[in-house]
Amino acid sequence: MNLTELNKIAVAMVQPGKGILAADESSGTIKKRFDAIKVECTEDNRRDYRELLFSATDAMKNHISGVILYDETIWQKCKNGTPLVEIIKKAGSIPGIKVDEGTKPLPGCPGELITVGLDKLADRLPKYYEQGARFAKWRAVIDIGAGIPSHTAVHANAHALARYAALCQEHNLVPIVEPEVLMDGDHDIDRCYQVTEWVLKETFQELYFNRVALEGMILKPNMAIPGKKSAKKASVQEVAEKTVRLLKNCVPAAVPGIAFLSGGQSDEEATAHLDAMNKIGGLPWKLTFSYGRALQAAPQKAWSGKTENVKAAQSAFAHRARMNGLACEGRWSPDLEKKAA
Ligand code: 5MM
Repeated sequence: MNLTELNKIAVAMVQPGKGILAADESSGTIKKRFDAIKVECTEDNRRDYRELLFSATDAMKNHISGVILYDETIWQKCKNGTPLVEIIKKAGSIPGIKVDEGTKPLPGCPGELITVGLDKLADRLPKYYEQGARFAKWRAVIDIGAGIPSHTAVHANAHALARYAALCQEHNLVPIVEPEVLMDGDHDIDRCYQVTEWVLKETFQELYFNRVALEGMILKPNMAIPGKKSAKKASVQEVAEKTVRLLKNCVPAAVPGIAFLSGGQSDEEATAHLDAMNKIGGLPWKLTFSYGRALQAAPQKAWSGKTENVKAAQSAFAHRARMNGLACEGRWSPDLEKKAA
């Protein structure tokens, strides 16, 4: 492991004004996104869509520090034969790769999931490095409901995250550690806080036991936020204050940066929350975005599978990337959204 190099990459991933584009939807997830815009989910359409995003020069050069790719995409070429990885690098952005293989039911724990993909991971990582990836991602999914999460699910997922992270560092890839507490339920913000605190404490304990160097990783957590079906809403300020307090209680200062997932928040909510946290300031780590839906919903809608819409889709992507870039530095305001509209 070359910790100096890992730290250099991790720091570049969370550099001021920039964040990560999560474009690593697995085949099933991208099909759902394409179904919503009535686009057939073929290999060529997936390639065309991702080529559109990665060749949006303004967005990529100014606001996207890294792109998380799915296995299919890292081997794909643009229409003109240039590897997609090369257009990402040409824009000054770092290619990364999702290496988990999705989730399976966790035995003995009804309704709970375990992320799989550790078998043969050590054989797959050098191939991704060779292809240009400099960081990786593994997502654990924790649901909140009656009687869940269980200690079994929290512990097993934290352990798998730590095993993955240690293997990545061994192969000189910066691990993005993503323990996602879902916002699907009717729980309030305090229950989300409590479960996320438990999950993060367990995760950092396992990272320690598995000898992961914190200087060479990035954390990708959810925010402290009420479930989508909660009757108790929370203001932007409450989400920001509670998330910052939660992270300060759980994430060691040696971690260079925290890049949030959007988790089903609206585009503008995800930006507003990130901005409000950075406005609080005085934080030991960089706070940025690693959004999937909150960066891509607008360009997907604008594109709708039509070549003549490529420019409009790239502008929609550039706008969201710029808004989130400003939020990374606490310089966003709702007026900027209205002006653009
Ligand atoms: C882009 O979606 C990623 C892959 O999801 P699947 O494995 O389920 O297809 C996902 O891990 C994503 O990186 C995070 O959930 C963040 O995305 P959001 O949309 O929550 O910002």
